[in-house]
Amino acid sequence: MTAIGTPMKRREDPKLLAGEGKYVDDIQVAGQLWMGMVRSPFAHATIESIDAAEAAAAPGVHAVYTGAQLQEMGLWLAPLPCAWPVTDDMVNPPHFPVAVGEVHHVGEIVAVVLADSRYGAADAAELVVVDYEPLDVVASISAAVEDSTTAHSDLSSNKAFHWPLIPDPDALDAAFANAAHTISADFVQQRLIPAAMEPRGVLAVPSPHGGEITLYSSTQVPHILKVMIAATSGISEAKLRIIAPAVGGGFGAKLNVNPDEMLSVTLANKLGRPVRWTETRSEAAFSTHQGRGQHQHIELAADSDGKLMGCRVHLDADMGAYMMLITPGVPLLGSFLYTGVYDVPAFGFTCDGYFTNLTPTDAYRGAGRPEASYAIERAMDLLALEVGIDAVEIRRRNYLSGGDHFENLDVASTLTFDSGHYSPNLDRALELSDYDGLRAEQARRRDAGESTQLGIGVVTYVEICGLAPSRALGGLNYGAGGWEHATVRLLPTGKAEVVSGSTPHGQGHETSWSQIVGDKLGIDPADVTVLHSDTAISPLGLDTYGSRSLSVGGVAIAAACDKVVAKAKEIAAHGLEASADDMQFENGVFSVAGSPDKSVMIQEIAFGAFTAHDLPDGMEPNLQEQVSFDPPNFAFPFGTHVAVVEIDEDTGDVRLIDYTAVDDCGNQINPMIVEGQVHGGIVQGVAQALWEGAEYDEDGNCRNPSLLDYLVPSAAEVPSIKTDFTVTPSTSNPLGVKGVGEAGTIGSAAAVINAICDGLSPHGITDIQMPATPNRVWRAIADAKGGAE
Ligand code: MCN
Repeated sequence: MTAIGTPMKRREDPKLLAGEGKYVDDIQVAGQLWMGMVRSPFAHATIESIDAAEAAAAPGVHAVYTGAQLQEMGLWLAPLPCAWPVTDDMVNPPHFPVAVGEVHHVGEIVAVVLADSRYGAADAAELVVVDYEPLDVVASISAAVEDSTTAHSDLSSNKAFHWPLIPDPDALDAAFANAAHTISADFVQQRLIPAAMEPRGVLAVPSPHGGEITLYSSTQVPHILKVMIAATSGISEAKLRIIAPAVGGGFGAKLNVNPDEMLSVTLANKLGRPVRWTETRSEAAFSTHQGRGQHQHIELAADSDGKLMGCRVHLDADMGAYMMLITPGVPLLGSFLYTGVYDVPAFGFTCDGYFTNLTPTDAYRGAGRPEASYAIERAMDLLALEVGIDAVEIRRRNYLSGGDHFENLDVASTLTFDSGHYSPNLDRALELSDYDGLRAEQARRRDAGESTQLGIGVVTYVEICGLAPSRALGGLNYGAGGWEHATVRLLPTGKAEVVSGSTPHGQGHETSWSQIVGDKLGIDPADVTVLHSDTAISPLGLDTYGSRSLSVGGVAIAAACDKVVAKAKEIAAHGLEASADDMQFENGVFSVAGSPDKSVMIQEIAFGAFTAHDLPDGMEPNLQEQVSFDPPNFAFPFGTHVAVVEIDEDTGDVRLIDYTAVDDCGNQINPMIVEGQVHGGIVQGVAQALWEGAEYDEDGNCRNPSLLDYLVPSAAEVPSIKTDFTVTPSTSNPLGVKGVGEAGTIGSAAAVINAICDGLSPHGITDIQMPATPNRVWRAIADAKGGAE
C-alpha cells in the first residue's frame, strides 16, 4: 500500500468548506458571561484612577474588575509566563493580564467588564473612566536603543538582554582583515500584524460541581497552555482541560499564553460561571502579539573570487512592551542561519533585545528564520554586485560542500545540518523559471528603454525546523522539551485510532496521519480516526509550531505503529503456530515465510487482541502502543525561489508577475498538502516584501490597525506559483522527512526584494526597504535620477 506520497485531498476540508467547523465563537453554553476589555489608549502612562461605577450599574453587567482588584482577589501566583529567558540576567518586567499602576502599550487591558452579552460588555467597557498621566513613549527600536526614555519607568534601560554567538572571535577578525571584498548592509524587518481568518477567542467553562475548568481557546498550543496556566494561576493541571476546537489559522500568533486566556480561566473558576471573549479585528492589532520587528546589520568578507571568508551579524530586536511566551527566543531561532546554505569559515552573531511601548512581538510564521534568510540572501546579492558576478554564480561558488550531497555537516561551528543538495535544486529552479529567457527579456526591455522594467530575484534558503531535540532546546534556555507524543490503537473492529500530541490549525494533520497509519498498519486510511487538540483525550503533547508536527509528531505516530505491528506479529505467530521471526507482514496481512497459505489479517488480530481468548502467555490484551519521540537533531529544509517583478518606473508600482519555488522537504507524506503549505508560506513572505507592515506614530499609536489600511493580500494579488521539489531525505528521523509549514515564507521576502533591486540596479539602487510600496520605489528612482521632481 502506498498512501504515503499520494496527493490525497484533505479529509478536513469538506466540513470546513460547508461551514460546519465549530470554532470557539460557535460554542454556546448556558449562563455565560462575556468579557469586555477596557484598553489603554496611551502607549505609556500611569493609571491615576479608574471609575467603574457607571459601567458596573449598566444593564446586564455582572462586575467590573481593575488590575489592582484582581490582584487583591489573589487570582494569579505569577505574571504571564515567558518560557524562553535567553540569558540568566534577562530583564523581564512583570506582565499581568490586567495592568496595575502603569500601562506600556496601546491596547493593554486596564479593566475587564463581565456582562450577560457580548455587546453589553463592549458598551459597558466604554463607560469605565480611566484617568491617565501620559509618560514619554519609546515608539521604535531606534528610540529604544538611544535609551534616553525608558519604556518601563522603573527600568534604567530599555535593553533586555545581550546574546552572543561567536565561536571563534580571532578567526572572524582575521577573515575580515584578510578579505579582498567586504560588504556591510543594514536591513529593517518591519513589524507584521498576524491576520488569521479566525480571530482569537476563549470560553472557560467550570464543571457544574466546581473545581474543574475546561478552556476552549483558539490556540495552537493547548498542552503548553495547560502547563502554563496551571503554573501561573495555581489551578492544578489535573483540574484543567484545554480544547482547541476548529482553529482558523494561527501562523504563530496563537502560540502564546494571553491575558484573555488567563482571565477567562481564573474568573470562571472564581465565579463558577462560564466566561468568554472573542477579539474584534481592530482589537487583534493591539491585543495579539506581532511578528518580526528587527534592525539587522550584516557584514560579509570574501576573497577575490567571491568565496566567503566570514560573516558578522548584529540584531537589535524589538520585544515590544513585555516578554511573552517566546518573545526573546524568536530572534535567536534565526541566529544559526545567518550563514545560509554557504560555506562560511568564520561566523559571529550578537543580538540585543529592547523594550518599546508597542504591542509585544513573538512568533510569526518562520519566527527568526525568514529574517535570517532575508539578511544573508540580500547580502549575497550585494556581494555579487561587489565582486561583479551574477547572483546565481555567487551562490553556486559558495554552497556548502560545493553542492554535493552531504549528510550531517557541521556548519560555521554552530550546528549540524542533517542533509543538503543545493546545486541540483538551484538548477531545477533556473530551468523551471526559464532564468536565461528572463534575463534575455530583461536585457531587451533595458535596451529599449521601456518604462516597465523586469527584475529577477534568486534565493536559496535553508530553514531550521522540527523543533526538536529537547537537549538542544535546553541548551538554549528554552523552558520546555521538543519531543512529541503519539498513541496508536487498533480497535476491535480493525479500524485504527490515533491520538496525536500536535495540534493542527490548517495543516491537514488528520489526512497526513491517516496516510502514515494506513501504510504502516496496512489498512485503508479512511479507517483511521485522528484525535487531537483536547488535553483530556491527548494528555501528552507539545503542539504545533516550528514546522515540527510531521518530523517529530508524525514520526512518533509511525514508531507507535511499528510497535503495534510488532505485538500483532507475536499474536499472529502464536495463532499460526509459527515463530515470530518467520512472520512476514505486507499490506495488512501476516503470513508465514514459505507458507503463504498460512496467513491472517491484521483486523483479525485486532479482534483477537480485544477478546484475549488466546494470546501468548503473559501478553497484555489489546493493541495500543504509545511513543514519545525526541529526535537527535533538527531538520533543515531548503529551496531555491525565483521571483520576477515588473516595475513601473513612472509610478514605482511593483507587480509580482511570476514566482518559481523548488523546495526540498525530504520525503513527502502528502504532496498536495506540501504544495498548499508552500503556496501559503510564499504569499506570506511576498506580503511582507510588498504590502504588509504595522506603522506607528511617535506616540506609539498603530496607524493601520484595520484591514482597510493593513494590506493582507488575497489570491488576486499573486500570480500562480510554479512549484517543484527535490528530495533529500533528512537524517534526523526514520521517515526522512523535513518540515514544510514555514518553508515558503523563509525565502520569499528576500526573493521579491532581490528582484526589485535587480530591476532597479541600472539606477545604482541597491536596497529598498520593506514593504516596497510604490512611494518608496518611486522615491528611490527619483533620488537616483537626481532628486524627486
Ligand atoms: N508534510 C508532508 N511532507 C513533508 C512535510 C510536511 O506531507 N515532508 C505535511 C504534514 O504531514 C502536515 C503539513 O505538511 O500535514 C505541515 O507539516 P509540518 O511542516 O510538520 O508543519 P506543522 O504541521 O508543524 O505546522 C506548523 C507550521 C507553522 S510553524 C506555521 S506558522 C503555519 C504552517 O504550519 N501556520 C499555518 N502552516 C499553516 N497552514 C495553515 N493553513 N494555517 C496556519 O496557521
